[in-house]
Amino acid sequence: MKLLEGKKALIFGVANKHSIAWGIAQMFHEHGAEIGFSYGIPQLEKRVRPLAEQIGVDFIELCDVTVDEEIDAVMAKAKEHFGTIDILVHSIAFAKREDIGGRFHEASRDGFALAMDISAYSLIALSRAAMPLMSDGGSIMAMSYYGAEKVVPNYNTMGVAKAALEANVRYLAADLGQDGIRVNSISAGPIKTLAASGISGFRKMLSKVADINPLRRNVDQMEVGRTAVYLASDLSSGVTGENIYVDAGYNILGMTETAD
Ligand code: NAD
Ligand code: 0WE
Repeated sequence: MKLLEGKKALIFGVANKHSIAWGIAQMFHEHGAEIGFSYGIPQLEKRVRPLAEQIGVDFIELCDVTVDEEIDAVMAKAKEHFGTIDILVHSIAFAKREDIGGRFHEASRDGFALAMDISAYSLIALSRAAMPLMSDGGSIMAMSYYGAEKVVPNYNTMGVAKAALEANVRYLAADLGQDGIRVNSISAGPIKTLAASGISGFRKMLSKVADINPLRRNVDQMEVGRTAVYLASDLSSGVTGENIYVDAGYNILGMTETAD
């Protein structure tokens, strides 16, 4: 059954075919949604455009989420193109290289502020700008990671930014509920994407996690996409302010060593 027929979705954060946002876009398309893309830097256009074409997306706009005017501009164009929207996907994160790894206490003021601005504040800014387009209510979702809740070695400043992102989800959910807008997050297990490719030891982390988690494997972008379909659809009409794990069960473990 097609769960998103007649729904319009704006997706932020497709960088290439490995992006979690691309997995979400493909699943939204499979479920009949009409989709628009916004990408973060001009150099990504040559990657994003061919992907958009594959699923009939003809709304593709540049928007650096640190710039209020660019957020206003993309929403103005979305209003022109779609009239209203039903779904907003935030799949964006950034911290400076030196703030992912090394000693946590060495985090700089400007590096911390940048990670918070791009990875957490932007959810508030995008939600506020999208509200006038969500006149029939809507579903907003953001991508998180377990490092928001527990210390994951080297995740460092990004972990603090994800903690803020998850708190943003709760405060936005409480505030926007009266406007018929639900806000949730998906906490994904590690997935090999552009954002992960720069992380040293990421492959080792993927295999260690797959050795010990309940399903004994890694998760992929399509699995995140299918949970995103649930959050975007009326199946989850009573769900807001939640964080849903798509992590093969890793988060339930109390001891991350195998017994034998
Ligand atoms: P990705 O590199 O494909 O996506 C990250 C996106 O953020 C890119 O499209 C990038 O252009 C965008 N971005 C960065 N700065 C921006 C800015 N100033 N304005 C607009 N866009 C900007 O990597 P991904 O792994 O698909 O990451 C998507 C989301 O999923 C992120 O929030 C990430 O933290 C989260 N996540 C990733 C994993 C993983 O292991 N890959 C696990 C859990 C959660
Ligand atoms: O959220 C993320 C990573 C996001 C990210 C990645 C980079 C790499 C390149 C943000 N900013 C940057 N900046 C860069 O310059 N993940 C959930 C993936 C990830 O990253 C880790 C992880 C996991 C999982 C870093 C350390 C430990 C685990």
